[in-house]
Order: sequence, then C-alpha cells, then structure tokens
Amino acid sequence: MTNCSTTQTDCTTQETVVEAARDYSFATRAIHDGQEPDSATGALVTPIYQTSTFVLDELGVNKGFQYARTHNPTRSALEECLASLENAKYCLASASGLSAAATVINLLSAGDHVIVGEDVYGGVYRLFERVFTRYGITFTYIDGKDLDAIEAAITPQTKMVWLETPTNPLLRLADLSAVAAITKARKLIFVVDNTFATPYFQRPIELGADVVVHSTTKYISGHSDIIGGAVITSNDQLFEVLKFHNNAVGAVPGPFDCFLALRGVKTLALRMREHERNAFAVARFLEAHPAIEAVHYPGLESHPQHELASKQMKGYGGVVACVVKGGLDAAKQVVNNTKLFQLAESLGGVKSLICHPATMTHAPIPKEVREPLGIVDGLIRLSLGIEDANDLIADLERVLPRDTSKTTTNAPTEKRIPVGAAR
Ligand code: P1T
Repeated sequence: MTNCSTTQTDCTTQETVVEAARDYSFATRAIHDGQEPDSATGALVTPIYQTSTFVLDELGVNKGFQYARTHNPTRSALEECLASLENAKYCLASASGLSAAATVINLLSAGDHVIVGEDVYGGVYRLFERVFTRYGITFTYIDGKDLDAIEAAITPQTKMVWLETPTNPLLRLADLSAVAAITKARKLIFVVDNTFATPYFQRPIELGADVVVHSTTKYISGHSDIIGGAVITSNDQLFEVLKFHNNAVGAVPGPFDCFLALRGVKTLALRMREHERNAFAVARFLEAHPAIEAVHYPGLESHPQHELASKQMKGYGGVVACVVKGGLDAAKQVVNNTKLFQLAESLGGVKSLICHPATMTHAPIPKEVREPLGIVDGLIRLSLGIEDANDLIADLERVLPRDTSKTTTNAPTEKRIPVGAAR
C-alpha cells in the first residue's frame, strides 16, 4: 500500500505511484501488487477501511491518510494494482466508468474539441452530448479504424482523441499504435476505454495511449456486484490535473466496492481465459447457425480486423455480438427466452448476460445515428460468463429457430455518418 505519511504537508498531495516489482507476470501482480499484508495488523487481505476521516497525530502530521474522499487505504491498494496491470505509473479509482470518463473530460475547457470513435457505449455518448456540450466542449464522431477520418477531423481546437477498442457493442477495432502516431505528432491527448479488452488482453499505454479508462464494473471486478471506474496514466502532468479533479469533484468509490474490485481482479487472468474460451465456442456456433445473419467477434477469421486484433491484443475477449434474421421480433424472441443467459445490461461477470443494445445499452443513441453504424434492431450482445460452454450453446440452440424461411433480413449497415455531422 502506498504510504503518504508526512510531517510537513497534508495528504492531499499523495500520489498512488506504482513502485511494485514489474518483474512478476500479470497473474502474480494481480494478486500481489498493492496487496501486501496490512501494515497495522498483518491481515493477509487488504482490509475495508470503512472510515470517512483519519485522525492526525498532531497538526500537520498524519499517518499517510487524512480524508477519505482524497485517499482511502483500500482504494489506494486497488489503484496500485490496476496501475501495475496496465503497466502504468498512476491510477485513480472512480465511482463508475462514466465518472472516470467525466474525470478525463475535465482535463478540457470550453471551446476544446474531442474526436470520438463512433460506436462508443451509449452512456458515454450521452455524457458527451448531453452534459459536456453544455459546457462548450464539442465532439466529432468518426470511424475509429479510419486513420484518414481522424486526421480530417482535427481542428485547431482539437485536444483529445477518445476511442474504445474493441467497441461496444460491435467489437470493432482501432489500430492503437497508428492512432498514437497521429496524436503524438499533433500533440493530442489519446484516451482509450479498455473496458472490453482488460489489461490482460491489451495494454494501450504500452502502444502509445496517454490515458486508459475502465468501467471496473465489468471484467476488472468480474462478478456483477459493484459499479466502479478507473483512470490510468503514466503522464505526470496529466495525472496532476486528473488527481485534482478526482478530489475536487469527489466521485470516488467507497471502500467496500474497492475491496470487491480488488478481490475480483485477483482472478482476472483466469477468468479472461475462460470468458474467451466460451466466446470462441459460442461465436463459432452462431456463425454456423441459419438464424444468424452476422457474427461480430474479433477472434473469428471472418472479422474484418482479425489480423489487427491478433497483432495488438493478446486475446479477443469475452463479448460476442450477432444479428439475428427477422429484426426486432426475432431478437425479442431470443433475449426473452434464454435461461442461462440473463437479460440484463452490463457485461464482464462470471454469469452470462444477453442484451439488446438498440433498446438497452445504446438506447441513448438516436435510431438514425445507431442504425447506420450497425446497431440494428436484430443485434444481440452476449457477454460470455464462465459457465460450461456446452450449456451456454444448448441455451442458444433452444431459442434460435432452425427454419428461417419466413424471416426478413435487417437494415443494411454500410451507410456511415460523415465526419463532423451533427449528432
Ligand atoms: O456503467 P459504468 O461503470 O458507469 O461504465 C460505463 C461504461 C464505460 N465504457 C464502456 C465500454 C462500457 O461498456 C460502460 C458501461 N457499459 C454497460 C453498462 C453496458 O452494458 O454496455
């Protein structure tokens, strides 16, 4: 655990700087980094420090912690572990994935412009369009795999490029090294939402990103029992501003949620391997099924960016999206009737989930915007848990019709929103 014990200044200037031995492998660091036995009691597992404040020894002298919005030992342990897993210097835990996103946008000022990958999570789109545009920040949405589109969208006001890769829900990729070359040349802040891949499969900072954000609600915690987020960087200047906003705005997670995230992250490596194994099995099953019009999974050779995925990721993740023939009615029939796949928003937990992005996670995106992107009414997103793959496939086999002679196809998805179009 990072200690900011001081006799001179208060603890508000403490930084969660990772000094852990980086010689260990990912799986070992997930269990050990930030998690040495508790210095006060020897407790093996980092305790839940359920306190709002910390008593000073005397004026100006504390034991490393002063007020729990600024720092809490359970939170610091989580931050140290997550920074280590992304191979970065700093991490700030946040109350949710969206508050982590807001912390990052707080780096900007009125008049600044952000280039955003077009199929970001609906809540991120809503945060940008309905909250931050009101403060004079503007956003242009582009196809993240189109480097020319990114270059073309840059204006003198552009300060940041924000991408998800793989994207939610269509599992499209952006070439992180190539985008980083652009952002470095143009002095833009490059932010990557790494929620879907997790640091086990992809480490954007190693590929040139400046900031990584996570919804730790998902794979990091892994058991669908908390809401949380994280902002990670190795950039000293950016970290100072991010840290200031994290404390000034105060959207921090409580110690119990940090404890659960830290418990979950210990098994991240194990879980991601199983999530991926199930995703492969289900993606291949869906690809061969007559009721399915299209399957989106970067691990499949049919995925248009399979080669890029193999180059920049160490695995392909645990989310598969597919389009069922017959549009909304057919999609409803599937999502309403699976037994193991629970119909719910979110992803990344041990229990498999099924979701209808057009009416659930991506409902904040207007139909005329989402449909041309490929978020059509027949699209279903599956978050593969770690149940037995045969049971999951049997669940889908039961609800997908084999005779599709009477079903219609979904709307074509080729049309794209032009760069700079009002959204
Ligand atoms: O829900 P929250 O912890 O605030 O995280 C927001 C968020 C940010 N980034 C990505 C890529 C996400 O997928 C999310 C949340 N997504 C869902 C709830 C979902 O079902 O897709």
